[in-house]
Amino acid sequence: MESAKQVLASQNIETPSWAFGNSGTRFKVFAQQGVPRDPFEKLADAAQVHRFTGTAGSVALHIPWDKVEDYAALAAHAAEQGVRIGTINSNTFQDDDFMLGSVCHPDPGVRRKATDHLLECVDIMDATGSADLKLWFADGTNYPGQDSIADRQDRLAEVLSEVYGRLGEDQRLLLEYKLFEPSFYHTDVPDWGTAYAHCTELGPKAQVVIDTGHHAPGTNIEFIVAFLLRQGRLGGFDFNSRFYADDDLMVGSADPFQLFRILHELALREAIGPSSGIAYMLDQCHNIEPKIPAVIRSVMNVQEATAKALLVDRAALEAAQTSGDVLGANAVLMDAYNTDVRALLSDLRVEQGLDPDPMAAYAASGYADDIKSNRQGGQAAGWGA
Ligand SMILES: [Mn+2]
Repeated sequence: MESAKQVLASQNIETPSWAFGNSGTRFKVFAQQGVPRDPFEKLADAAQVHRFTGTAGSVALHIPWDKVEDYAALAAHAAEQGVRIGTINSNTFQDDDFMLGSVCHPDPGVRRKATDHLLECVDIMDATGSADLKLWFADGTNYPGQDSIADRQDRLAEVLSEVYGRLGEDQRLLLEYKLFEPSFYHTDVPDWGTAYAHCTELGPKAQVVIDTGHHAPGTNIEFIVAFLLRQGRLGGFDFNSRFYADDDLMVGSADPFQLFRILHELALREAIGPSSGIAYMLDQCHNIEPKIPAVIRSVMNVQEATAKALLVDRAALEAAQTSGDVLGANAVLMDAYNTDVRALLSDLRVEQGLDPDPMAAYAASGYADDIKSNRQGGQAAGWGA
């Protein structure tokens, strides 16, 4: 078994390009000064997170928001900045044609359009060297009777099968589920069971993605983690926090104990490092807080929860569990959770040649002022950009 520090040193938390652009709620998108105007500038900002944490070496792209003429040039730019392009995230929810759905739409012409977009995303994976296609569908209905729930499942399966067939040898399809929203009556991929069944039907290159914010309140997400790990079907995990719906707040801000419990299940199965094949990503937006430091803070929150999970005394836990010592087993877990791991992580950063305090180091770097003064004119990136 690797030491806690070895696992932490190998951990990769992908950052989403969209976290650096302007974002908001359905009420208002707030503009911040100095936000990127194109995917190249988004990668530059993401590289700052990696520069100060050493843990955010890949960046997720969202198509079409991050469409460029030359994807090889974008990948080369990422490499120059010290990061690489990670998952390619598709978008079948921002076109008027998709009002009644995309891959589940009753009109075969609209389904063709959605499928072609997904195939284009695989072309982009080929050009950028990305291994994972991340699929989240906004498909569903708002009213009972609006469409056939069962037929929509058939349409979904058909599209997924075509996209799966287009994947290269080392490419995967990661299917994300979400309980509700933007559809309110039914969602076509509402839960892990639906995603799991479709992935099983497709084959081994299809894997399920769990997004923290995509569940009903009170859902035991760590159970889903444990189940999918056991089945070898957990392909990705999107970190964020929620209080009410899919709030996309900073991971670990709403419920750090839940984050610890999730990471405990992952640590038990040695599923944290890159060799696990699980694509860990932040899927967040920073609407009212400065974006780059918020992403740095989020990476640190995941690191802290990971460190605590790795400190669980597994032998003591197993002994207590085996002997039916309920209070003892719970105490082993709580001891780890209540450990202050900040000094351990500071030490690790120093060993890696990083500043022990990423937040302070970023603030002192002057980067925030630079982008405010240098990024004048042009169109700030944001939803729909
Ligand atoms: Mn997500």
